[in-house]
Amino acid sequence: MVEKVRNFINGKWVNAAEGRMLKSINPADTTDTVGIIPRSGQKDIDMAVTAARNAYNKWRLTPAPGRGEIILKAAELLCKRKQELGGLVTREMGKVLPEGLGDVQEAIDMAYYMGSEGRRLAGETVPSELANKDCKSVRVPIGVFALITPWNFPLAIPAWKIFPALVSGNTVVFKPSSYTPVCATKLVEILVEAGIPDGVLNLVHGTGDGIGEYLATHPKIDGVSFTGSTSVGEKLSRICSAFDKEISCEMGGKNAIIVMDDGKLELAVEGAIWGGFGTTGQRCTAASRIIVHEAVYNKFLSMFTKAASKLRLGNGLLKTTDVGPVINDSQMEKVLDYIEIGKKERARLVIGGKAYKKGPCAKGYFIEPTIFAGVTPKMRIAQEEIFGPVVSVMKAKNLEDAIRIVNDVKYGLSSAIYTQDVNNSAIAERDLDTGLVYINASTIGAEIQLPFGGTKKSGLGHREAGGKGGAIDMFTKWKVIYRDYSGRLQKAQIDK
Ligand code: UN1
Repeated sequence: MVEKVRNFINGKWVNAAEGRMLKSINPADTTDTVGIIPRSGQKDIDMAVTAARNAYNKWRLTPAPGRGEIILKAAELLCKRKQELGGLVTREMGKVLPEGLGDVQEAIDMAYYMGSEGRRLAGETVPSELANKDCKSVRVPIGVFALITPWNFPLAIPAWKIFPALVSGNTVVFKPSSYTPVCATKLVEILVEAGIPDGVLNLVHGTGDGIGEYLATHPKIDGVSFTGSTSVGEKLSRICSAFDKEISCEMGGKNAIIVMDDGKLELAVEGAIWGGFGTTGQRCTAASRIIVHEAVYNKFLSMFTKAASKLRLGNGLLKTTDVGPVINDSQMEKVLDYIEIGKKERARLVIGGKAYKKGPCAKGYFIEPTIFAGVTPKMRIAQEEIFGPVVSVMKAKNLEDAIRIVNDVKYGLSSAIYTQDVNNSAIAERDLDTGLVYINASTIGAEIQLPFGGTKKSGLGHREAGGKGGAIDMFTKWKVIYRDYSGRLQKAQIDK
């Protein structure tokens, strides 16, 4: 079935002003068109931003528990439709069905968490130094937000942004990736069914090149939250800062797993397979480097290679599939280019390395799970984000050496260590310079109740998700209120 999706502006489903269209294609089978979407232009963005602006004041004044209840209702609707939506994520994005369902689950978890924030959003009340005077701080919304999301978590990442933005009292213009527009549209449909008032949430489809920058820099947009590549994030943040807009970006990663000589190798292999090839390596948290203590390097490499050789490529809807396709032809080209770069850099290609075109896979964007061994820290395949099923295995002399290698990249999103030694784990926890650190678990699978984000070029501005320092900080600012009910002039600092 081909879904014909539209923009959603000021409470109405509408076509783009200029009527141009784009197609969303199943990456596992390019003969399967998932959706036809409007290729919006500047006029559509203008209308959406105006609608969000006009709806802002009323939404800001809607009690936060009421805003939260709409999101909690959306959580229930997502639960009811989990199977259908999980299948759609797989069909439109390519990840295997259990992961497609996981994507929906992450959105559900975020909806329950952020919906409940409507009854928290706490500030602080502190004593005044003067009599008959109140001092408190409250969280207030920022205004109209542009939310720009990628294709690798077609429901979860939009949920990470839309729910906290709305519960905090902001209104939204949402521009999802043009590779997963149908999933994004379903999420908006659900929020509409849950009762979002007209104009509070607006959806505009189109390409990043076409409208992304125009939206982010629009004079009536107050804040921007972006997830995607470091190059786009840095560019947006430069422009937005010049326009005095709030901006937070979740960007690339070059995440690493350290395998120590005292680590459980079977567990480390499972973690490397899951982190390296889960979601076909297309997570910003993917483990693209495995740094192995020299004493267990050969053993680990042969176990890892054996496990990778068993992975079955195919359509993610089939139970027999372990690894799905990459998202599109340009991503396929980029990943294959990196494989060539790795070969030229004289890394040893141990397994994989080619496009995979057997049987029905000929119709999709499949790349064999690929392992390079003998990778050294300065090689480009050890430094740059590939975002595909390519893992570099590297050797380290000891823990200190391994940590140095992990930290010696421009990114700092996620890292992991496999060790049974409590001291090694404590040192790693302290010295790994990444936003997320995993001990005896892979680099992927962050939970929504804690902040998500990275150091260095992995993140700019506020972190995402829940917990202290999470997305509520991104979508609110602090206001401090002093109320004097003494009925006379009191002078702070002077009269106390
Ligand atoms: C991403 O790849 O952009 O921690 C997000 C994880 C997921 C989120 C990944 N919960 O792997």
